[in-house]
Amino acid sequence: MKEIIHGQGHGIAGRFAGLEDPYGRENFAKIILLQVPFDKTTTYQKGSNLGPEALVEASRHLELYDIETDSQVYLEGIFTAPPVEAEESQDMLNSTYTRTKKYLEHGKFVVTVGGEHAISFAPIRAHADHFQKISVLQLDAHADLQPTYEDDPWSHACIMARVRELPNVTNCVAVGIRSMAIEEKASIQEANTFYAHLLEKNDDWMDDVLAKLTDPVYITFDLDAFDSSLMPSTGTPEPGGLQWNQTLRLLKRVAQEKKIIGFDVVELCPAPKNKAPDYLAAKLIYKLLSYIFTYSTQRGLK
Ligand SMILES: [Mn+2]
Repeated sequence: MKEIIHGQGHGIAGRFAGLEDPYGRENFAKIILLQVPFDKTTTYQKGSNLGPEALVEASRHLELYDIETDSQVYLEGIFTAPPVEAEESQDMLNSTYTRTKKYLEHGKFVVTVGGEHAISFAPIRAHADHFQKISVLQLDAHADLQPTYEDDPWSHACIMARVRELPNVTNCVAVGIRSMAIEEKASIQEANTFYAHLLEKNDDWMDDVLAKLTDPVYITFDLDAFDSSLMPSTGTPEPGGLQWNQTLRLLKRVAQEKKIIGFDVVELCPAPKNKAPDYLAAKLIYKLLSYIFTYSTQRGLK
């Protein structure tokens, strides 16, 4: 059998969408893509530390015109920042927090790419400190509400428990949940949890999600929220998850009706021979940026 040869994408290797200057340059760009290739606490498929590089490489195959919004969001500039290098959880969290906070102080819009879900605590804390009183929309197959996991309070299984402890996070809303431990049941906020099996009939539940989110909104997107047929390349793939167009309808409404101040996309665990999930993750980022920059401009939020 012949090996598939993967063609090179456009532009410059190691840059999101391969963006040439000025669009890929730090001082020009309004958007920062911060890579956090950290994978220490995942328990099933390892390899989310390879996620950012695979996602950036896949993004060089994106077509940069978005049909739905009739926009080219790359014109805002997207700078692919050097990855956060850290061996230990605390170093990774401190370094990611400090860098995110600095970018926010310079008026940048920060997209953080993992890495395991544990990394999200740092950008969420930075956004909460910078913007004061934010709500968090979590898309995820798992509740991530373990008080500690394998004696590690900074495990990816505890991320939302830690986020809830942040004083400037007023509200968390979870969508796509379909796997959890009995220990998490006591911590689940039923009214703010949209279980995957209840989302199939129609989109009416999206009204409730919008009603629960207070402005401004930060989105933490664990890729295992997607159905495992769409997103097999993740640490803990789960069947029965979100579909692509359904997810985009939700994200579009959040962008239209709320002020989104930042987001992260985590848990891409790339498979060597299946590039489709890497491309999906890159496209998800580009679509969400297209929505945010189209609708926040139209609504005078920028
Ligand atoms: Mn998660």
